[in-house]
Formats: sequence, C-alpha cells, structure tokens
Amino acid sequence: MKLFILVALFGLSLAQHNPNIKNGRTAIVHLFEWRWADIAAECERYLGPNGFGGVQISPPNEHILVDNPWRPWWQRYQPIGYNLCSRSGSENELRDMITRCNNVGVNIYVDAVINHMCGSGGGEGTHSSCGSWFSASKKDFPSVPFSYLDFNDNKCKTGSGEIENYGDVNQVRDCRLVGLLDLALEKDYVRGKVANFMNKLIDMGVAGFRVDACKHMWPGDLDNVYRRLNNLNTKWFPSGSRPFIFQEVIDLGGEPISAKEYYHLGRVTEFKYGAKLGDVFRKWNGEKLSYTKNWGEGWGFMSDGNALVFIDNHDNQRGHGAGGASIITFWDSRLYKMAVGYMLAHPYGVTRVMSSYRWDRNFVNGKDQNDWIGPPSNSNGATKPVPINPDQTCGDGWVCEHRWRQIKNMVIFRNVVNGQPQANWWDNQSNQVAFGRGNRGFIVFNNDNSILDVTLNTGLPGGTYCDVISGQKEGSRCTGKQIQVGGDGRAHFNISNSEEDPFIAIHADSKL
Ligand code: AAO
Repeated sequence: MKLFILVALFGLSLAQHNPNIKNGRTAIVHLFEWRWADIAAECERYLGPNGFGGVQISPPNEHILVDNPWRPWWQRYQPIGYNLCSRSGSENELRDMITRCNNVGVNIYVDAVINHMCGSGGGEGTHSSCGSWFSASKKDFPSVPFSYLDFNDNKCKTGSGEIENYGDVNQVRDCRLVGLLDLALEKDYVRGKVANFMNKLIDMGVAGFRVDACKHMWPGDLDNVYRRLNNLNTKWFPSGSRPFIFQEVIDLGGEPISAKEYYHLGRVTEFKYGAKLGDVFRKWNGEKLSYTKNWGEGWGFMSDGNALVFIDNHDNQRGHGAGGASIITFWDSRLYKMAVGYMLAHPYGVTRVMSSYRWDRNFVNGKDQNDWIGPPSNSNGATKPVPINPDQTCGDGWVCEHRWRQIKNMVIFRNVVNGQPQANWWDNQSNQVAFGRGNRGFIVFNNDNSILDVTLNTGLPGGTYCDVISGQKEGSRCTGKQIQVGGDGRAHFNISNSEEDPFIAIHADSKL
C-alpha cells in the first residue's frame, strides 16, 4: 500500500514536468503582453506552420490599472480577482484564442499570479481591468471574494510587513514581496479559490502554467493547490494528462531557499542558464565557448528533467528580477541570435524563446528609468495590435524575436533533432565550437576574433545541406550557404568573424 502511494505521488509529480507538447514539437515562446486576438492569429498563420509547441501568455486575471507611471507592464502582476478580462482582452477572446491555438497544435501556458493580490497602496475603487470594486487598504476583493482574513499579515514577523531579508525563509514566504498583499495559501478557502481559477483555465483548454513568485510560497501549499487541479481537456489532450507546471524560482545560489525544494512539484526556471551563457558569449569572467563542452548539469544546473531554460525573460531583459548585466537580449541582436541558437541546438531543458516589444531606454547610473514602460499602446492605454510587415517581421514596436529567421529556423532544428543525443563535439579551445545531435543535425559557432576554417565530422549522411542561419531551404533551392557532407560524414566549414551571423546550422530536413 505504501509503495503504491509512493508510486502514485511520484507519478503525479513527474507528469507535471511534461509540457504536453503536440506533434514532436519542442519550444515555447513567451508572447509578452500580446492581445489574445493577435496570439490566436499568430498561432494559425505562424506558430503552427513553423513548429512552435506552445505560447506562454501574460497573466489573464483581472488586474489593477496603474496611472502613475502610466499603464506599466507590471500592473498585470497585481491581481484584483480571477475574472478573465485583462489588458490582453476579454474572456471570450481568451477562450477563442485557446481554442484556435489548440486546433493548430499550439499549447497555451498561463502565467498564474497566485502568491498575492495588488500592492498595499493600490487604493480603493473600480480602477481595475474588468471594473470590479476592491479596496487594497481594507484587503477586500469582493469579486473573488477575499477579505482581510485571507492574507498573511499575522504570520509575517518583520516590522514593515515586507520581505526585508532574503536570508530568512519565513519572511520570504510570509511577508509582502514589494508591497504586494500576500495571500494565506495555508487556508483551505484560499487554496480552493486559487485552484478554481486555474481549473477554469484548464477546462478552457490550457496545457499548463508558469507559476509566478514560487519562492514566496511554501512548497507544501503549492503541492496542495496542484493536487486540486483537473486533468487537461480531453478535446485536445490524452485522457489523464496533468497540467505542465513550471515554477518561477530565482536561484543563483547564496540564499537559503533553493530551486530543489520545488523539483517534486514540477519544473523550475533555471536562471543560471541565461546568466552563464551571457557570460560565455560576452566572454566575461574569463569564460569561453569551449568551456561549454559539459553545458547543463556539468555546470551545476538542475537536472535536465527539472529545467525550464531561456536566454532572457520579461524581468531580466529590463533589469528586474535577477541575472545582472550579462543577460543578452534583442538589444544585442548578433549575440542574441547565437545564444538562442545555442540553447535551441543543445539537448538540455525545456526551452522558452522570448518575444518582446521595444521601449525607449533611459539609463541613469546604469539603471533604466523606463523599465516600467508597457506594450505599444494608444494614448488611452489600449494595447496595439501586432501588424505583420511584408518581410514577415512585426511593426509598431513589436520585436517578434521568434520571427527572426535564425531563431525560427533553430526552433525547427530542435524539433528535427528531438530525442537525439549530443554528438561529435569539437572546439578550438577558445570560442569556436561545434556539435551535432545524433545523425540529424549539426551546428558550428565562431565567436572568436579570427576565421574558422576546419573540416569536421558532422555525423550526418552524405549530401548537400542548406545552412538555416544564412538562409533556408525553399522548395528545392537554398537561399543561404550550402554545405557538402561527404559519405564519411565530414564537411568543410568556413566562418569569418565579421559575418552578420557567425554560425552555421544544418539538419536532416535542410538537405537539398
Ligand atoms: C511594482 C513596483 C513596486 C511596488 C509594487 C507594488 O515596481 O515598486 O512596490 O508594484 O505596488 C513585477 C515587477 C515589480 C512590480 C510587480 C507588481 O517586477 O516591479 O512591483 O510586478 O506590479 C523577486 C521575486 C520574483 C519576482 C522578481 C521581480 O523573487 O518572484 O522579484 N518575479 C516575478 C515576476 C515579476 C513580478 C512578480 C514576480 C510579482 O516575474 O514580473 O514583479 O508578481 C533577488 C532574489 C529574487 C528577487 C530579486 C529581485 O535576486 O533572489 O528572488 O526576485 O532579488 O528582488 C543577484 C542575486 C539574485 C538577486 C539579484 C537581485 O543577481 O544573485 O539572487 O541579485 O538583487
């Protein structure tokens, strides 16, 4: 009996590590601050046809409206309740988007903000995305309803009621994170309301959740909430499928709360990944690309089966959260394409690609004063649609990194090599490296200040392959470089360090 329970528990938790991605796809894209209507269209016209497995969406819950600064992106991390109207659209638009994305094989993952409600200084009234009344000072959120009884203030032992010291586990989990009213997730009532919110989304067809601020919640409380979650909707998922759970825990070491406390519950965001790969591609702290021969667990990262990885996220691309200056973003586009390419070629982790919008940065003493600026919007605060240019890029300030040819083609590369082990590593003991994935794909990087000129064993069957970085295969022709692989699997590569994209990738489906 005990063994049975153990197996059942183990089974449940492992299931929540599975992204439930359909049709052998492998990568998720975060369409940060996109409207539901645009995501639906993007699933049909771009993500489905190009092999993207899923979309992380911005929080769909009712949120506070912040006037000062004007409509910052972070207002959506301040829930007013669990009605599903937000800056991205109405509940009907959300449901339509989930349906249309599922119908083209693209999963939806919801950013679930369940640690807290709005900031304690959020005022009183109906200044919220669905117009629900609330009072932050009275801790009253009637649309849920939550009252002052549903918050942790009695449990918190700091003088200010705030998290004052990340070295104190109790503070981090029982006090307010940057002033946000901290929900008492130990209460059965609160757990029930949170689970109802998530279950409504599951029943609408979502495939899982990015759970916000998990460091600030007790693993036992999360376990209880997750156990209340329904299986996924059988219209799109095999019966008995558990929601995919990936938990935001920032663990760069040096704090008593560590990522491993959450492994049994689902995957965890591996923040070391982007911070370290940033050092490597920037050549900071003496790092070299050749040192990544044992990239992944060999670098002290969490085990492969627990990790959700990314180069940058919506916080650290603008100096929030953690990771520091090494984080590479679209602002450093040349390095960014290489770093994202490396991530997508490498077998470690479930990968998430970032898709951003531009904002006017204004650095004062190294800090961006405009780190709050929300998505491209009209003056009334309504988010602008994402227009698609004739060359497939996006307009109106939407960056659409996921549509950059090099990144989109590496998402396809990852699908083509799915399940194949890393193979045929080569490096020059500096910043030129190459590796393959079984006999399905091969990638070569030159991040040195010299020319790469070398013949390598690719592991691929002989033939002519089209490089999917400088171009791509279109019908039977190649718009980029062509690579001849001999019958012995060997191929000659020449990459100048002055090229726009100093890397080459070929795979089974790019064979001419
Ligand atoms: C806004 C205003 C606040 C105001 C508040 C309430 O900005 O001034 O007080 O409203 O009115 C987002 C924004 C916040 C915003 C909030 C609500 O980022 O600025 O506050 O919405 O609107 C911690 C958490 C982590 C969190 C991260 C931002 O642990 O969970 O802070 N991320 C998520 C979301 C994020 C969101 C929230 C949570 C809240 O992704 O978008 O906030 O829903 C250390 C700790 C980390 C900690 C960081 C930053 O990191 O380890 O756990 O993250 O500090 O406080 C080195 C260390 C590294 C350290 C880092 C930074 O790198 O190695 O460990 O330094 O010091």
